[in-house]
Amino acid sequence: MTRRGAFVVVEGLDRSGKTTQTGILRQRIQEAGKEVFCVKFPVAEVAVDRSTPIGKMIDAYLRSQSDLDDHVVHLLFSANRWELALVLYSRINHTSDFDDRTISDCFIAWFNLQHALIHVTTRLISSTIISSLEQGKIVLCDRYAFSGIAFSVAKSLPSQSSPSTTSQTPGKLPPISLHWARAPDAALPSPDLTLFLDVSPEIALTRGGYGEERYEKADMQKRVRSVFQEIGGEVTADAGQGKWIVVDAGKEMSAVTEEMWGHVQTLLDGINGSIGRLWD
Ligand code: FDM
Repeated sequence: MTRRGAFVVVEGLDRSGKTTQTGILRQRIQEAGKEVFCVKFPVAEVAVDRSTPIGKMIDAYLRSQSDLDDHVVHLLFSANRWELALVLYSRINHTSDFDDRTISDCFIAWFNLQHALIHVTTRLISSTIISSLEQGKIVLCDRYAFSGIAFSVAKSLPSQSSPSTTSQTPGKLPPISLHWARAPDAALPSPDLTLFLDVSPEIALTRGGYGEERYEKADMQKRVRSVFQEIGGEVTADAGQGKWIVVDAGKEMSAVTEEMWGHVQTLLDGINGSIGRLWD
């Protein structure tokens, strides 16, 4: 059996240097003569000529231009991952059975009817991530389902500055549990390696641009960090979910790069086993 490419995810708190480090890794992988396919979630644009309907909704929410229930936001982020799988699948295969209209209709149906998910799941089997891995490419992903869980669950945790309150939208909906948050991403390809860039909210606060978006508040980031730690523990305990490595992103940028590169280098020659699935 030919070796497949490795699926590497970079996760982290806001301002942990994730996007910069992912860019450097991409360059290093290419310099090492390997093909790399990069993805960033949330995806506002899947291709230069088109922005996705769901990507736009997320963008408006993050910029506080709209308010949505926390559960809805969580599902939008997950839909954004499914959206990429489906749109790129149809492009790569030049299938004519999807156009912009049917793609949006498909996701509206998914929100309304649970069983629509099954169709999307079937499509995913030939998704971009999987086909890239099968072609031996390294897939490098800036945020993935772990961010989805960490940020959504963190919103339901009590605030550390005023423990009796959460940032949950007022109303009767239950808080978002880890169990609930995992469900929409079940069966997506699972990474072989997740590099979690850990930085204290205090250090993040000193970094440029911090505070511009909705979640960039020290209290929220502390809660996100604690959920990420819990997820890391779960991933580590489950052999089928790949490796979870905590990288101290508070140190010198080049030292962070070298540590990350050390882990990625071990995967450049590919992997023998089949591609795992999240939460299987
Ligand atoms: N985010 C990101 C979520 O809340 N859920 C998700 O599923 C994903 C992928 O979006 F605050 C949040 C995390 C972050 C915000 O991400 C924008 P970037 O990486 O800073 O663009």
